[in-house]
Amino acid sequence: SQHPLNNCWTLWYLENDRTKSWEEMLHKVTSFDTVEKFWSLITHIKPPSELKLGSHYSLFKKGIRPMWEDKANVNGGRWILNITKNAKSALDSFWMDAMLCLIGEACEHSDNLCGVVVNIRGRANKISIWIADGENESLVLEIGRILRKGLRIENGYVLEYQLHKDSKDKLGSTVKRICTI
Ligand code: M7G
Repeated sequence: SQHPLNNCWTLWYLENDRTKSWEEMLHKVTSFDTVEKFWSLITHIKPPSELKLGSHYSLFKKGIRPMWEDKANVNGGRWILNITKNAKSALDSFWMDAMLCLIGEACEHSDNLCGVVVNIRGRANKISIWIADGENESLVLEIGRILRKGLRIENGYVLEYQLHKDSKDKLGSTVKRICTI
């Protein structure tokens, strides 16, 4: 018999393709609701360090689309961890730990965590944890501290917080930074 998770989760994959819109590039890979199905999925897909530039994985609770427009994310925000391009094993291990933290729902406020994204970028790669109640300042800060501890994020790394509505309305390439810890 398998070990059930508290929630069912969906893995999404985005592959960069200039002929398509952002939404068209986004694909559902699969959903799982047990520990065993999670591990079998993980052994079959590439780790983020082997993905192409411009692609990403998202792992979200089933029923929440990994986009600002979903009703679970409209008032939300994200804690972002930037990881330098050369730190490949750090990228893969932070991604694994973030997934385990989410699906294990061992940390406080897991009801408020919608999902996690890993982006492969030209300059720095990044891992973002998406929060539903993104404008609740004290909650957001508490979650930031929980993530820093739970993912054992060393002091050299900055965690930066952004609201999705600011990402959506951004002019040029800079998004308002609400805070960093
Ligand atoms: P990103 O993938 O969040 O990377 O956004 P970034 O943080 O390095 O900018 C890159 C671009 O993808 C955005 O400027 C949008 O054009 C598009 N995009 C990203 N997200 C998360 C969304 C989304 O949730 N909805 C829509 N419609 N577009 C998005």
